[in-house]
Amino acid sequence: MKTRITELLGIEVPVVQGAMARIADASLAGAVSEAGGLGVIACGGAPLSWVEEQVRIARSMTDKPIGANVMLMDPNAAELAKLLADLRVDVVTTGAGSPANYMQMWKDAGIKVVPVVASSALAARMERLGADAVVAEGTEAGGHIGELTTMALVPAVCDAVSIPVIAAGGIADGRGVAAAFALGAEGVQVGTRFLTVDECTIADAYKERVLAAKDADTIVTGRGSGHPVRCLKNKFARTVRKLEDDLAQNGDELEAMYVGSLRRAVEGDVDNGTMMAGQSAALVRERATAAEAIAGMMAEAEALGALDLAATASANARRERAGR
Ligand code: TUI
Repeated sequence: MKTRITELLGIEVPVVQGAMARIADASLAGAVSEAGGLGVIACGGAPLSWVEEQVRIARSMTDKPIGANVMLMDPNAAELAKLLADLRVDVVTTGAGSPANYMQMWKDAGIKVVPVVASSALAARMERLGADAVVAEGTEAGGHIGELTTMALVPAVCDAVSIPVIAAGGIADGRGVAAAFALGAEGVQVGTRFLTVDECTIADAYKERVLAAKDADTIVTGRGSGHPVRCLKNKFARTVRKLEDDLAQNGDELEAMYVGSLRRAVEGDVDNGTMMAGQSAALVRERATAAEAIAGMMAEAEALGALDLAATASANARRERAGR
């Protein structure tokens, strides 16, 4: 399936792997890229030496493009931005803020820049700053989230910008891919679906919880602190949510509880850790390789007419550009 996203990023299928902090390392990103999508190394919270090593490992796994993600709330963001420019990764995606300060440096290094946005206003601002594409991420997604649903956000972002749009949030199978194209997107970003693939290195206990999750099994913590995070319901998330009801009293205690909670989950403590995952966990029912997951999603999407929808999205975008 060819779209402006496959052309822009030099990939074979319009599937970008969501950056998942502490989870998406070279093992996952290299496998996704080798399978024809865009693998993305999540640099959030990681030391620079780790990032450099993961980029090197991913490049040894595949000759195809590799991306890296900068979580902009990361205290290391400025140093990391510079490192990625020096390493000349093929694509940088960003999350949880505006990458305005780094855009020109990345563009000068020949890197394709794809900010994740949660509103059409930020999407338009990113286009003006020179972004090559945007990921419109709905609140169904796992991890740090915005307010708008994928259904409302994606068409709004498509109307607000001329650069290609990648839809994210709630997409884990071919139905979601086809729906994203119907909304005007020319690619999808998928995170949760990749949590359970063989190449994802999280603890098996975390994978089992994703596989068992039903539609109502995620919860959002941290709304009061301004950093809402969607994760699977467990003992930890319920405890945190109880304390959050009285943030004024429990603010410091809560901050201390969050520290290290994602690492605990990744290492297998499914009761006391934060298992970040999106609402699409309910759609993830089997283990597979990354290549099987991608091929399965695309085959299902094509059976639903996604090829025609993608062609329509591209044609509409061309027509709109010509009219401007
Ligand atoms: O960034 C994400 N998802 C993430 S980051 C992360 S790491 C983390 N760990 C612990 C606590 C908090 C985070 C886990 N998941 N997704 C992309 C995303 N960006 N979603 C929403 C946004 C966003 C929100 C507001 C982007 C920009 C924005 O406003 C920026 C501005 O300047 O207006």
